[in-house]
Amino acid sequence: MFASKILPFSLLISTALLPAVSRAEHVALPDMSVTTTAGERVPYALPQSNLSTSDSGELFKKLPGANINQNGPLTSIVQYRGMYADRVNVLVDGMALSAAGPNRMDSPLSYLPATLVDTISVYRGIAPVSSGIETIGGTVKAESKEAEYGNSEEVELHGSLSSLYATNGDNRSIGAITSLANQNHRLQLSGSIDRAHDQEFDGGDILPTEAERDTLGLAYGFRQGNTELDFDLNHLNTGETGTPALPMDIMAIRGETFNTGITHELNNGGKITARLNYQDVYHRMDNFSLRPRDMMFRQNDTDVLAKGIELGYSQDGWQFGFDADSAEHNADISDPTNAMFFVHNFNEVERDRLSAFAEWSGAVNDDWQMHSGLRLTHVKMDADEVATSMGGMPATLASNFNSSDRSRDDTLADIAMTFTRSLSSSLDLELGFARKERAPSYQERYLWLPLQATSGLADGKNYIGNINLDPETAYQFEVGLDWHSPRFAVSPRIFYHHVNDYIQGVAGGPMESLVFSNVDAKLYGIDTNWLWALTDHWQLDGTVSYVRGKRRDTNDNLYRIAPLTARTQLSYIEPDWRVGIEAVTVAEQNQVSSENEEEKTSGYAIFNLTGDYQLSQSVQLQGGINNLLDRKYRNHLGGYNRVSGNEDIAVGERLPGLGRSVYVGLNLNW
Ligand SMILES: [Cu+2]
Repeated sequence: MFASKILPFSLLISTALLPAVSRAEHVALPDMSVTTTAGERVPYALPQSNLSTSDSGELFKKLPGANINQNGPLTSIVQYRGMYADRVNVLVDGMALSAAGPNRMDSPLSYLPATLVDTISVYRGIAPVSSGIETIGGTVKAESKEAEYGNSEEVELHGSLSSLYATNGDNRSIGAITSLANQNHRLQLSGSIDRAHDQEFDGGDILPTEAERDTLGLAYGFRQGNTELDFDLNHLNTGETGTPALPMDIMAIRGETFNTGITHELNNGGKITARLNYQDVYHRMDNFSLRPRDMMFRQNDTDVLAKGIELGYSQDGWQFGFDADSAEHNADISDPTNAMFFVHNFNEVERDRLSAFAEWSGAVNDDWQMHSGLRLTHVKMDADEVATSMGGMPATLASNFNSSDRSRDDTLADIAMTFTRSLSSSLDLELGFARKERAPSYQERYLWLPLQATSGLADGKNYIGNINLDPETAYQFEVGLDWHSPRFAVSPRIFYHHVNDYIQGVAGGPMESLVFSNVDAKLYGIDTNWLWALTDHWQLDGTVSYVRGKRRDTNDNLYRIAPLTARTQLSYIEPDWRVGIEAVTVAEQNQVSSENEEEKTSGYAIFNLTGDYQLSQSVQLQGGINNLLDRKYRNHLGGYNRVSGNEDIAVGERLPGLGRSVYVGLNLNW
């Protein structure tokens, strides 16, 4: 994140222009399949950026089309072009993580603290089928810092450290990796600590938003000749952390992720890969430890056990893959003051996927490059019987659920095609078409008692699942331009998604709940990133993201859709230091969902100051002020306050965004 700061200015510019430049180079080369990894498109990577919080979601928001549904300080749920949660395939170090929490308190990005992030990137627009199973809303990749192999047999010690202090919430974060490596081996130890108190806004405190998270990682890699092996083990321990937009707070998220893989390059140019991954995470949340209790004592103990395997072969522009994974979820609600009370919220819920794909990229003729793929997936889901100590309607719902046939099989077919051509030396055109599918989530299918276990919707509604849901099918169209001159670049994309059987809560469930139902929807919009080098030292850059989400079967809008957002930054850049001012301008959101009784939000602008200074090759200082004017605003994706007893924010009021925060960071590498 800071290493590139020592580059001269001209290189800085070209790093920022990476997507346009790299695509342009690919397009210009006649033998594309030889010079790039077959079937691999370069995802649009995050421009370098200061760390101002411990939450990786803050970094993701800087990408075009990207936003975050924020349910708590560490609970960032990725939104890309209006789709979020189960619809977006978020890969952390290549792994599609399952959530232990039925409300995604452990969202994938929460497994990777900002101090350990190397890059966060998104496949702009239509994600290639090779990027994952169920990519209806795209694929986002978050990669942690990783040691590199050395150049000789001599073993070298290297490492890096990122640290951060921010005044708002008294946020203290540190993350470090250290490694021993030579040309054949690399052994790496990593760790991070995040601590924060409650966050503030101009008008009071946002309660509870304290946060506590530790990670520890051990990785080993071995390469010799044409073969490389790697092992990566990570431990996550999130402690008491508030989620004011949800009915409970995090008490613990504790567990391990493990992944290992081998790649082997054959003499014929082919490449074989095999990967295994494993996730075992326990989670506890409650409604009384971090917030005043205004109902019964409730505690929910949940866990997930997930396993996956990936096999791949690539050669001459072709890529073939076979993927299989399975996740098993449990959740048990209890009352620590009443041992008799229980609800089996989810009991041995299984979601297993078997999937295979083929993808090809290359030149169709002298002008057009094509990248296309087909993926077929079988999703098998089942749930065990449930029970509750409650009588009445809950008991009836449990017995109905138990007597129903709960096993379901869905077959999904994904097709993705993108075509690119250069119109001139500085202008490229991209066209994309896709059909993408997603099977229902386990909550959408098996939530048998009206509850708010909704993968983090945070609309305050009780939902009931629907075993008979059909998969969502999206038809996606995209037109994009990449215009890049030595001093100016802009890459707008216009998109339209026609979604059949979109899964949405609809009124009419028992106990006044919403029933997960198949409806019809469409999402369309435009997003772009742009950069303008005004002089050798002054640079303007930014993103603009617009999406509109509507039902097609009724007049309603889709819920929790990001408002029109622009980020604009003016920077002054010297080889070893840089200062900038960023304006984040957000329009009002009037297009809200009446089905979810969603409230409108007004527009606002906040200004952030950033600066960094490279003291030496190995020491960098960062600092800045976020929300310089301490503007009070409400983030449309921030949810509503669910916590009573806070005289600064009423229950049901949309949560305010963060007030002014002054931060400093020290980065080292060795
Ligand atoms: Cu939870």
